[in-house]
Amino acid sequence: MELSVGDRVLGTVRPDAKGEFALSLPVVPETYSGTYTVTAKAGDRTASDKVVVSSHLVPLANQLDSSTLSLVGVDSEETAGEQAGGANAIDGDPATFWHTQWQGGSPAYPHWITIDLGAEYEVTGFAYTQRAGQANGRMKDYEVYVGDSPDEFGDAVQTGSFLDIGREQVFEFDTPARGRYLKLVGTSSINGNAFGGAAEIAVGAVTPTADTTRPTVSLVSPTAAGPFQALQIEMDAADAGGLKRIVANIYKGSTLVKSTQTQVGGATTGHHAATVKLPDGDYTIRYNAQDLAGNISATRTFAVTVDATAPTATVKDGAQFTVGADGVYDRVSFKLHDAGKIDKVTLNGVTKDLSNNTWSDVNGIKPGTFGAVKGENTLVVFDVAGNTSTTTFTLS
Ligand SMILES: [Ca+2]
Ligand SMILES: [Ca+2]
Ligand SMILES: [Ca+2]
Repeated sequence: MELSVGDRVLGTVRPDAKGEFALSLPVVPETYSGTYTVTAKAGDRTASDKVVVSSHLVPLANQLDSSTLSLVGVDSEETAGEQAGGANAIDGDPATFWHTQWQGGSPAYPHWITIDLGAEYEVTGFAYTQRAGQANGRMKDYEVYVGDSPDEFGDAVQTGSFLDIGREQVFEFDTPARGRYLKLVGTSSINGNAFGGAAEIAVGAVTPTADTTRPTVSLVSPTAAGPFQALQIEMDAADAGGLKRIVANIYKGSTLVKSTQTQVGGATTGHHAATVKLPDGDYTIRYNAQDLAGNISATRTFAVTVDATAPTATVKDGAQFTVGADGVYDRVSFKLHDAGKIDKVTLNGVTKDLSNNTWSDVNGIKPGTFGAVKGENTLVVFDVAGNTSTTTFTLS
């Protein structure tokens, strides 16, 4: 049975009595990344399967020309004993190298180099080449950072280890990292000494694509027109390119009476919450979200009514309604009023629901009618917004 990987024939093997054969395929360091087809062929019958090889032996994608890179700084460099300054790591010449100080001192790890890419990019990866011909200065474990400031970086974009080989070692990022500055930190050396450096560092990066997509925004609260004692505004927004702010403005007619907003600061999702107290009346909430690129979502509106005024309860005159006076009655009736409509009353905690009208009546209260008792009684009137007024009276 003939075995091959891709077009390359490995040789012929003889399966055991059951027709089986086990094989480990060594992957030599020079193997390129890719998916390879392993084929077993016996006569005119073939079987194949795929193996994936992941190595650093691929060209760096989106490589920036070294002339666009400039050195921000290194933690240490040797410029007296030899010309091994940090700039040698980004001069495009693998024959020149950056080496940390060795004459008159040898600072310990970690060693770092920060590179200015010249503009903000989506950094897709980097490549590192060990100095040639000499083990000193070859870094092993690394951390790489990308950010908008040369002095402050967030979490490492990637960590890993360099091999002790002469060729360029390429590392692509799982997710591109946005920023103008790249910092490579070596945390250990190949041969265990204090020296770090690089013959060459290359950066793969693409110009960020312009964000022309508007954010999305939704009004989570309110979900009904009210009336409300106060407006509880809540909004969710999202933008893949990052949100700047979420805004809810409140208008009475065409007049802006209140503006609320949350600065999101670049997150891809955001939430805005505000509690707004306003005089009674009808209002319109106009709301939207803006992204970092200046795109603004469609502005939507939502009409609401504010009612912060308590209802009134007035004793009705006339013997058919009320017998008694000044808070002491045999029988009492109330006329209820609220511009935002009466919802219900409770009498000593017993609820009587009323159809939601501006005017309403509760007639003929005497001991025994929905919660009324002999002695002191408490009537609470609720409007639809939830405002209340309380009246106490005595039934004899
Ligand atoms: Ca160089
Ligand atoms: Ca956008
Ligand atoms: Ca009211």
